[in-house]
Amino acid sequence: MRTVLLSAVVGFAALLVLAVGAGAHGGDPADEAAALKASMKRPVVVRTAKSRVVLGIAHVTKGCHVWTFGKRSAPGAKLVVRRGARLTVVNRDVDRHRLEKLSGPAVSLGKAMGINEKVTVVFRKKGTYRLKTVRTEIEGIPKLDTIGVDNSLAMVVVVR
Ligand SMILES: [Cu+2]
Repeated sequence: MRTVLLSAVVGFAALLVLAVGAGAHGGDPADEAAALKASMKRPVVVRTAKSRVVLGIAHVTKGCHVWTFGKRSAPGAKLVVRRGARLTVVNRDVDRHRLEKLSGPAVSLGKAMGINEKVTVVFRKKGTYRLKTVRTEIEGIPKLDTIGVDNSLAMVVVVR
């Protein structure tokens, strides 16, 4: 009887571990370069002569996170702005995100953003900047269920 109970407890614990594991993040894509390219297929496009642009990172069930601009959202963002434009990114995801440059002129991208933190980037040079975010999980934040592989957030900024 005791053995049966013990094995039932162990079995339940194993199930729990499996359930938690399955319910966590979808995980990063195997081929990040391909994922970043896919993210830019249907990006949120922001074309503006304004000197300030605010983009958000939101948590979503499918793919974990997306860029947001007003009511529009996608894993890719394309900005066409004037030289000297300031981009503020507000992180409303449950992960930490840090902007990283893949190519383009020199630019200061700021530090990693925790939840509800933001960075402001000034694009001082003309050219095309290709950026992504590097995501890290924040300890102590309960895992939210997501569907599919996590999106790779990509951004192209064209400065004229
Ligand atoms: Cu996320």
